[in-house]
Amino acid sequence: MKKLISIAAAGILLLGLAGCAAGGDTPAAGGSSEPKAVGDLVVGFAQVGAESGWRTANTKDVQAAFADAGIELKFSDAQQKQENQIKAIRSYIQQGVDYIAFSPVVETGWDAVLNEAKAAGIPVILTDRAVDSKDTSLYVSFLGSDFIEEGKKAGEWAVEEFADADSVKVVQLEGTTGAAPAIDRAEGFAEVVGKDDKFETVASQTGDFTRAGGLQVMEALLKSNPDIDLVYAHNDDMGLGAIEAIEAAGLVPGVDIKIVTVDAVKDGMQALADGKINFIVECSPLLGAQLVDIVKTLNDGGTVEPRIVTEETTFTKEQAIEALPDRQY
Ligand code: GYE
Repeated sequence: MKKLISIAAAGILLLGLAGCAAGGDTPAAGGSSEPKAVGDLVVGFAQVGAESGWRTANTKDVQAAFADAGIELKFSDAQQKQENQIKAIRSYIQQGVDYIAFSPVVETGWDAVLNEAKAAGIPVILTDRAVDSKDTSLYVSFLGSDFIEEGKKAGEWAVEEFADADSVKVVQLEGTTGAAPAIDRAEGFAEVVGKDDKFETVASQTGDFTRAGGLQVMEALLKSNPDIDLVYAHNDDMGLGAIEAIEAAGLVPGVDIKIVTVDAVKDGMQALADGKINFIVECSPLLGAQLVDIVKTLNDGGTVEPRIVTEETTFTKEQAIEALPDRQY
């Protein structure tokens, strides 16, 4: 009983908060009409692509959550191209889906298509990545991680790890240029290590969140920078690519060159357990259940918080060894 009451109280609090934060700006998110039967709902999901282990896990989780809920999910893979994503969203508008969810490949350039969705009365939910639109009425909610915080956590680990060093030469492998996680992870990290002069970023280049990209960039950087102390990769996959390049250059990843990454997907966690990566900041791809909840709440005429932040942790080698057997992705 007690539990029930506290759940109810939390619910009321949540609705209250949502009301305050959203002000009058959020669109009438399906709340005006009668709720549809859940089985009649259709949601269009415009995914970024399949660039990383994180993305594959995210796709699987979203598809499974909608299948479990008995809600039809139309799915498209934009192959990391904004034009494809815009096309997919336009096609969902044309098909008259009830809701559109998407993970924007880059932050800018969405206002036109989001205005079209708004004009058609289709609420849009941002999952995983943000857009930089000034007009927050163009989407109902942004569900995903705090990427600045993730960058800070990577930076805080680096400061501690290199506490006794006099100088630290850093190479940064950036995510997709213009993507929210690439921009914010760079910002958070720089904010922390930037306070200490001994950290010098000798190179910072995009590997587009892929393993092949990480490998290629790292190969080139190793040639022009012989004394790299630390690689900060914006995701595990690029870190895994960098490991291959470091080994090919006859160096020992995790020892000769330390590596810190973001995501904590299985392959990354295995490399951490093996001592090839030194620290991972978690970014959870398991957004499916929360996305389904948002859709159901809106369908019932409720309101949702405009920003829902995913809870995440960090992993050392020991923690990775412990977590690996039960890791879902
Ligand atoms: O970290 C990376 C993926 O947007 C949080 O995209 C996501 C990022 C994730 O390609 O692996």
